Amino acid sequence: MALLPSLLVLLLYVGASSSESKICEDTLKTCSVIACGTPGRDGRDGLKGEKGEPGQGLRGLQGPPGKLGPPGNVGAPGSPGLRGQKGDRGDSSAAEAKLVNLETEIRTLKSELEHIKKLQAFSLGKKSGKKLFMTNGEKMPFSKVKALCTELRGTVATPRNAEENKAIQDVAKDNAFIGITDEITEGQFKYVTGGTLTYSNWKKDEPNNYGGGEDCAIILKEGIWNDISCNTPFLAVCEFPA
Ligand SMILES: [Ca+2]
Ligand SMILES: [Ca+2]
Repeated sequence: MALLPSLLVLLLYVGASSSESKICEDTLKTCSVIACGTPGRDGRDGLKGEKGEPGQGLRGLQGPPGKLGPPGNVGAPGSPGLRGQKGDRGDSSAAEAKLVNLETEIRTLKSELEHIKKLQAFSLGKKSGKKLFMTNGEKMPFSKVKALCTELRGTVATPRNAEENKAIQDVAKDNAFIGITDEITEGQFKYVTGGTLTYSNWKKDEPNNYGGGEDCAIILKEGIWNDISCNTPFLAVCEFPA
């Protein structure tokens, strides 16, 4: 049994020698230069090959960030946006609306006031020029008459012509103070609102400054005037622009 492996080795060797002889014969047929038997020397180095693809090895660590670059140029303006919805009404509009309402109310009130003045003048039956004479029917000293008329935004009734004198006479129907005095200079009657008299209707022998203390004046029932004490109470009649 030990001879069998040795025999197999021998057969393999013979087979191999036979194969080498066959190769050599084939080579001779195609290349007459190459000598069979011993191998030739190494040839020269070939041309350098092209650069190969990057390798598949491990990548290095990421480096630190670079310096900040210069700012870029300003871009072109964008297209305008869509128009928004209409906003709520502002405060100024509300104030304007209130102002318009107030103006309307003032016009209405003025109109009503004018109407009332006309009705009052009509009821009094007397209106001379642009004045309206009125009385509350009370008697009081001249100082109080002045204060009352001022409080009512008027002045003491003062006849500046015959027509006004008649109007005051008709309104008063009694002895009433008129707006003239000689308190500043005795004997020189002046309007309490300022200025010397431009019209007078004194009773005969008046003004007489009777008793040395008559610095005010009244219109008598007859329409004529008399100087009298300012402290004696007489009817209060005021005049207003009508
Ligand atoms: Ca006098
Ligand atoms: Ca007198």
